[in-house]
Amino acid sequence: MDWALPPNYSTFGVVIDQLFWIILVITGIAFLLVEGGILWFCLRYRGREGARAHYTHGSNRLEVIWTIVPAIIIAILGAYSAAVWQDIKGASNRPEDALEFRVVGKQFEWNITYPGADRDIETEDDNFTVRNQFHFPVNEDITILLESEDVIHSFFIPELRVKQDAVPGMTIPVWFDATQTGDFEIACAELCGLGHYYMQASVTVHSAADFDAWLAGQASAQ
Ligand SMILES: [Cu+2]
Repeated sequence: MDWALPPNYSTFGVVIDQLFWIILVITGIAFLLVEGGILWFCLRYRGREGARAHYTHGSNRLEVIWTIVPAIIIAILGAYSAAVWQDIKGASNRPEDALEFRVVGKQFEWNITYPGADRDIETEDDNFTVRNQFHFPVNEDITILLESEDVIHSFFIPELRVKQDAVPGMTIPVWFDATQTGDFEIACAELCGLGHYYMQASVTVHSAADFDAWLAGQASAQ
């Protein structure tokens, strides 16, 4: 449904989108019932010539029902989304041999440090740092170590269904796995100052061979 959500190019995007639609449909039905009820009562019991108002306490049974039913629905949604959250954000489920990058937000840009041959960051062979350009290969687990130099920013790639705050003083690991090559965008999703609106970086998802070629080209140009 491209008119409603950006296309999903993430391995875990399907389940996130499912949750989104389930919650939207349930809250949509509740919205229509409540607003429709208000409208109906407004019309049905509007002031009329000669009509007498009468006092009513309401219905205990109805109140119990409309408290318990939403409570059950919310508990089920909570349990379901907690499991999804654990899959995506849980430390124990993070892929171990992922290709690692460091992404540092600052007012108002993203700096991306690329790994060397050992695929890990914070080692001696770290390659180089590039401003506002994030390149990585398709169909491979990617981990970024997310940091901020100044204020809270938010790392957001809508097509990969990834959104995580970058918090000063913290290094937050985030992983994802893109299922398609293409050009996307990191948009800062946290109002972080006057230049927030132009805090964006290009994202290029390459085939494995293209990524190796790009990396080699960049490394030799540094
Ligand atoms: Cu920002």
